Amino acid sequence: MCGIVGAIADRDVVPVLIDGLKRLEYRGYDSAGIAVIDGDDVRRVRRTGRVAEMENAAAQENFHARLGIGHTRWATHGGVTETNAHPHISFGELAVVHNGIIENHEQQRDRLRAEGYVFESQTDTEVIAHLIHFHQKRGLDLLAAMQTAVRELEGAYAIAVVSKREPGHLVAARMGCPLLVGLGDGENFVASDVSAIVQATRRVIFLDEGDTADVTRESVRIFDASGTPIEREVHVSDVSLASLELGPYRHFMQKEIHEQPRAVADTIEALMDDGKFTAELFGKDAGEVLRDVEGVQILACGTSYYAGLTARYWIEAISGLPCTVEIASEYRYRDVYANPKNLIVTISQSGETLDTMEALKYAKSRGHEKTLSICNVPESAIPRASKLVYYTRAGAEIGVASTKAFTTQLVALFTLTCTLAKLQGRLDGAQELAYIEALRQLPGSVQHALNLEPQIVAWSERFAPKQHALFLGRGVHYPIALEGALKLKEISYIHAEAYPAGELKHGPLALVDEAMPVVVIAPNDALLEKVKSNIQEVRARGGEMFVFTDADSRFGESEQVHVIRTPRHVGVLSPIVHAIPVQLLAYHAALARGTDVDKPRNLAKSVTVE
Ligand code: HGA
Repeated sequence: MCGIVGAIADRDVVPVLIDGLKRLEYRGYDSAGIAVIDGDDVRRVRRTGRVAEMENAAAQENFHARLGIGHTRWATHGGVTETNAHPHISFGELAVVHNGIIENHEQQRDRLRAEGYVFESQTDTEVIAHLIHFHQKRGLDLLAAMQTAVRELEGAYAIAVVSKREPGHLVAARMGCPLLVGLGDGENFVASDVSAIVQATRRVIFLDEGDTADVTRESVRIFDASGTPIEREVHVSDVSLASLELGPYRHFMQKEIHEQPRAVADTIEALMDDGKFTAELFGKDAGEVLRDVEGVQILACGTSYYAGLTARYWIEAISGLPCTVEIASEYRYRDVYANPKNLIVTISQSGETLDTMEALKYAKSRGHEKTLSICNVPESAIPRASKLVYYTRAGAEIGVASTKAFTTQLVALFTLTCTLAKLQGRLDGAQELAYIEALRQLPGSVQHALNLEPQIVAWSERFAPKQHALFLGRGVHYPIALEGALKLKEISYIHAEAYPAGELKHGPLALVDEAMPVVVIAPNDALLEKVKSNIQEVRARGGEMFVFTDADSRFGESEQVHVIRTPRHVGVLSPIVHAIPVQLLAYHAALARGTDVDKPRNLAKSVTVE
């Protein structure tokens, strides 16, 4: 979603801002802008559309400065127009960029109107600019004006502010949306995501909830929510530049699909070093937390939710613990049943997903202390708010449609399952060794699935002209059907629905005709014969089927039934292997339709608003 970058330096910061915004493009946005303090002027350039268009305009208008802020906007309040794009300026004096939503913007707007402020945009953000200006006008310096203003705001924000009255300062505040300060040499930065400034520095301070920061060229001062100066730890980011670049690939999604053997291997590295499932994989005190768990409650959104649904089959079967999985935005507004002995597991690629974060806070408020997060971004908000964490090591995921984050989340969830099973006394030594060996083989099996790509390309051409598609799976592969349908919707805009295959005759069969392709995930597991019967039901109604199965499943092909086989059935980890072909199908169908694969319309990468 929206991205922020700001810089104060003894060199032209405009290229830093533009480069930073380009690195934030992957998050999804609809407009972009920068504002700089240039002598006695606040200069601003904004454009709807791509950062490159805004960059051209900035070049034409000869933008150069030593202090500035930039923003990529994903509209929540007010349409996608240049006037609504950030930065927002108050009285030609100060400029603000903002991620998040100000919930009391209407009250503040009325109050500021009464003070003579005129609003140009429909955004909630403009309120922040005027409010800070209002306090500045009353004699406060920029930092104090911002600190006073944010105390009057309700909602979520990360903001960065510059003012021509104080050209030596860049101030920032964070509540509910991520923000960090980057430490350079005689220059400093702020950003919503480390990737925005990694060209300039890797030394970063993550702001905490309620923090404010006063950043000059030579110093960084941080204040906690009560306004007390505070030292925050300096981290050295290990985000690799290669992971932020496309290399030989056409799209980040394609690159990330192909990175999965490596991502899976990296995610299990610590486990492989140990050769056994230990609670310590989840944190120092994990043994204490996990020992007497009575059940598991998984909270997540989107693809992470489907990872959770898959894990439920494993957790109940292998560890014997009851497991429920709920969409975070539903859980957070429900009067929930809370057993404090249950383990709350949140799953989020970015660690910033607002609904998941709020669901976690809500669970804690209901007495849950056993909290575990599965996350791909170190030091992000959700793991920091959780007692235990398992970091997937997928590397930066740039494509909006999640791929390698999903498969590595599954690996993490399987590791959790086995660890819980062991603590429950339900995993004997032989079985533990067998599961470890299955995980060791997994990167190779994922690579075999990737080798199916040429066959999937051939299918995708038949798929591309379709308007609708049905995905079917059973048991632990049903969530893979859900994920396949989601991937196809997200990037090809083909409407797709997923059903448990046994549910077909209870409704969706009515949709089946020659125009409706039916994708079936049918590995050679205990439910294969049941799935075959379901396929007959489709066949009898003239439907065209695209079946993903394994080499040894004895599936008959025909005019109507197309089959692609993975080299062998990999047992309990089969859903991870079968996730690959459905990702490839969505990718190639989207390619054939000519959609913007990495930046699908209306979607954003880290969903940091409600
Ligand atoms: N509410 C602001 C910022 C939106 C945002 O953070 N999106 O991710 C606006 O609509 O401009």
